[in-house]
Amino acid sequence: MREKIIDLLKKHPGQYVSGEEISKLLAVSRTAVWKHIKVLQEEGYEISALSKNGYRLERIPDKMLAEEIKNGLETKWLGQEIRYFSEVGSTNNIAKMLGDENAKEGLLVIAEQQNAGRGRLGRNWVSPAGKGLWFSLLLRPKISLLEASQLTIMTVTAIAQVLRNDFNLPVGIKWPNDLLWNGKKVAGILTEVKAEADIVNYVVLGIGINVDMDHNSLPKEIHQTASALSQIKGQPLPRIFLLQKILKGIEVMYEKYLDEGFEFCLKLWKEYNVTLGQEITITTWQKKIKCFAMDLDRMGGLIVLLPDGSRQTFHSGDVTLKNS
Ligand code: BT5
Repeated sequence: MREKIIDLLKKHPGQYVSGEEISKLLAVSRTAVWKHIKVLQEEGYEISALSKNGYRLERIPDKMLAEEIKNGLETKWLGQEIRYFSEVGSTNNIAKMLGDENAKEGLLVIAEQQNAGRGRLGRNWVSPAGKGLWFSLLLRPKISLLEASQLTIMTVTAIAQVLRNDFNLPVGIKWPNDLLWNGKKVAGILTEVKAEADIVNYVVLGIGINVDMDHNSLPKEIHQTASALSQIKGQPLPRIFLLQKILKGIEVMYEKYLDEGFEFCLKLWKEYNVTLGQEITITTWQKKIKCFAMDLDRMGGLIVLLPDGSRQTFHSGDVTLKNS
């Protein structure tokens, strides 16, 4: 209902719409309209209310509010159910909790700011308020545990495709989960899986994209190693429109992945990647190895050529590119 009220007010820019008219058009009581308006105001919408004239929308907040995300979202099911938080520990934790409570596939958990954002292996993900897209998606694919890592490749490829094709942002993929520009990280993905035996119960795709940070506003910890989409573009980008396009891109690619398999994701990943054909250092729990990145295997593992001429495939690890 709140979406519909905002929609109606947006259709009358600069004008008051009476409570009576809203209640008639949307078939709810005037009291209900007033209550919804109050919630919208609490969310940050500036709405003037005059007892004689009704309600007028003055300003839409620059926040990732559910009403704004859904308005213009072209997905069938991904992100159609939204949980928005102004501040949260980690959106992945909330999505996992809701996954355990049987939330439906497609749920989007999004926050303006995370105060305990997580990377892989317990690392920190810096997520300052209003500066990026910090969100998690709940999926329930019928795949085996082994196949779940393919979803990281699928997701990073879908995001790269949207950024490159729809926004003309020439990002490249570094294996397995980073989007880079000029050797600096602009986005990362943390895939978490709940499985029983070998069957996946749910997958949470945690996605962090630095959108609006100029070089000076980059937090100290990542000042040298990170960048943001606004730096590539040289101007701010509309976060909501970006998110809507990314959700659509992921939905399309995920459905294709389920229908046709992983092969086409691999092909696209290879087209967008900046890892293969390079001398790299791969760091795992046990060791740090200088090698040459050759190819991806059928599961998305990285095949490398070692200095002694042998080949090895890695399914996890951190890659440092020689030239970054
Ligand atoms: C990742 O981990 O790249 C996965 C990041 C996933 C973040 C999303 S945000 C929504 C959801 N909720 C969460 O709690 N997490 C997900 P990894 O490859 O381990 O990279 C982590 C490393 O990247 C850190 O050790 C820093 O060096 C660096 N880093 C931290 N914050 C960054 C940022 N905002 N931009 C670029 N680099 C960053």
